[in-house]
Amino acid sequence: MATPPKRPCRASPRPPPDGSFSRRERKISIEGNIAAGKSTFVRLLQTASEDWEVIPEPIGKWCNVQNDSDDIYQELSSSQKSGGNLLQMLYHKPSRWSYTFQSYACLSRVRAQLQSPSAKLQQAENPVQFYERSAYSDRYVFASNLFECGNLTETEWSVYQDWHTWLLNQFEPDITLDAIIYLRATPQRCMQRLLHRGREEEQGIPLEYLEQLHFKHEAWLSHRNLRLDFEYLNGLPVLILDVNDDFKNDRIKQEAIVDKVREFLTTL
Ligand code: UDP
Ligand code: DCM
Ligand code: MG
Repeated sequence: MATPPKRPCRASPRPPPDGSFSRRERKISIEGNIAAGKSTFVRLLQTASEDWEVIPEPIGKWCNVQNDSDDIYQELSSSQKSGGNLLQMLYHKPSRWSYTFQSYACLSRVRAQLQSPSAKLQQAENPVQFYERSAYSDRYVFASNLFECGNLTETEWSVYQDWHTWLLNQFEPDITLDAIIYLRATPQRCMQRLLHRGREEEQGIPLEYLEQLHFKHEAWLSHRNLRLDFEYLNGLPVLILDVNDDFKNDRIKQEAIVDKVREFLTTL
């Protein structure tokens, strides 16, 4: 009898029915407002230990939506298929594009986070994967805020929440977090960094928008009074790092930050 064709492998194994699955690497999400310093921070972590790996936010995909063989872009117009900039569309006309943007942001993030750990990480003694943001901030910070501002309709918000819950439940425990690191900076500092970074699509963002996102982060990760549909998130350890003062070009501050992360990891 001919050997049946192999089914494509998933990014990492599903738990066996007896629930005995245990993954080796810890997964920690780095959360924070727009331009708080997350990418700068994860670049620092990447160089700090052989045991640490970073999965950056797939922002490049959001700014250049390509028509590739995955067939996930079928609903987009042909101009968008050849390089549509969803981030620009979102900020240009949020009432039209929030739902599309948030769907794609979450999908592309989950897909990126489902990649197997690198060979190097698989050999590591204490492997840690740091995610730049998570599907939880997508929902409880960004999408929720866009709904409250009237940029997602009731129906869009219901549909979003329905598939979001379903999708995340499907991929547990592959992307379940072990902890969160919250980079806290004032909205004013974020605005300063946003302007300094100069990402064209973001230059019209008002301070008020950063304030709204700041309050969402604070409620979720500092006051911890946001209603969450994923029970385990309520008890998740959170390390809050104040990044209002620049750390980018300050070696002493960077070492102090990395020490705090190492210490935090020993508590998990
Ligand atoms: N940045 C800075 N000082 C810092 C951290 C970041 O000047 O201590 C700058 C960084 O070079 C970039 C901008 O702030 O121009 C936003 O940083 P990043 O892209 O890391 O922020 P993210 O949006 O990823 O949180
Ligand atoms: N963004 C968004 N919704 C999400 C995630 C991100 O609108 N669920 C936007 C905010 C920023 C950009 O994408 O404009 C991500 O950049 P940053 O890493 O600077 O926060
Ligand atoms: Mg970033």
